[in-house]
Amino acid sequence: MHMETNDRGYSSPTNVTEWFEKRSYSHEEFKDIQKLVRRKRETGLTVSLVLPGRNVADTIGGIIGEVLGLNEEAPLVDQIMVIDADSEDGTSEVAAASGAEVYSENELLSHYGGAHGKGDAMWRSLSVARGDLVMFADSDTKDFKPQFIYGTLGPILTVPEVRFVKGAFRRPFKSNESVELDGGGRVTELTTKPLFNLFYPELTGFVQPLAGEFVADKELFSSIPFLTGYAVETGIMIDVLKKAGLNAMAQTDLGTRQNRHQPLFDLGRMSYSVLRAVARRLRQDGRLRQLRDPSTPDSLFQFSDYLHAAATPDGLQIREHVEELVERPPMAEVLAGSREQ
Ligand SMILES: Nc1nc2c(ncn2[C@@H]2O[C@H](COP(=O)(O)OP(=O)(O)O)[C@@H](O)[C@H]2O)c(=O)[nH]1
Ligand SMILES: [Mg+2]
Repeated sequence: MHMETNDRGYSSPTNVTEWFEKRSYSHEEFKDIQKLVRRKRETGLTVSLVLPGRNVADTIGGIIGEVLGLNEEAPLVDQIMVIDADSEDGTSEVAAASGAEVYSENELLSHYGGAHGKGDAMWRSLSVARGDLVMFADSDTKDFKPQFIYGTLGPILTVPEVRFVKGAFRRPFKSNESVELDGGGRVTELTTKPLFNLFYPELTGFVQPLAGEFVADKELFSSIPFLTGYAVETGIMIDVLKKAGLNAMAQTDLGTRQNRHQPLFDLGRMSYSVLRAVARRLRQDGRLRQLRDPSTPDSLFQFSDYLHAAATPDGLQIREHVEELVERPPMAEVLAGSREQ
């Protein structure tokens, strides 16, 4: 597979699989947290952790506890912030009692009016984040582990070219008694990955492009726009790619992550947010008329495979699947033609 340098003004890799090999890490590579803290001290960088939360009273305390526990061993996080959606379940009280700085998303930059969902909460957090690096993490995770923190911070602290790190993980799907090990992450699999394959193939090496666990330097986050709601991660992936280039992006296998499952209807709305984010960027880039159709000779990109990155028991893997889309002519024309012969 070869990817041409495109004319959209940002660097693209000659090969996604090459990037995948070079920029995919595992949390285990960073488990020597003392070494990581020494590295952090050498660089002089400070870290803010931002936890956006809506009705997460049942999980937020445990997450903050894990981070503080990690900090006792190895002070990796300098500021722990919860950006609360004025939750009614006591999220802010639990978060404050657990030792985090708590902000109401509606009170930060309140002249912008009430906050618009997750993306807006994340954007507003940048106005109070003090760290040189800003890490986001979802706060509805039941099995939050310290490796989520040091695994995500690992590459940005140790690899000079890396400015952005995305978490990767397996997403089990639990329903009643049964567990499907990779059945979770349905919006990612059904909307984001197909869209990226079609429009942003540079991003197809990411196992969990919508993961809420990711870090970048604050300068980078402050230099890009944020889309609100659930469009935020999609927009950040595209905009960081444009701003910093794929070579500055990395991912870390964080293990397995159990996320709260959403009803199908809500997943549909999330998918729509992702689609709208992609459509808006395509329109802004003047590319809506430039759809990549791999089966035509004049297509923008020459490869025609579906690239699929996944977390497996043997680590992160990327595979190509040949996707042929053949177009048959209307049957009336075919039958008329055969009658003419
Ligand atoms: N502050 C804030 N946090 C939110 C909002 N919506 C979602 N979150 C949090 O963002 C994280 C991810 O959201 P979630 O609904 O679980 O999305 P999913 O994990 O992608 O299905 C969770 O920790 C949510 O509590 C919001 O409107 N405001
Ligand atoms: Mg969730």
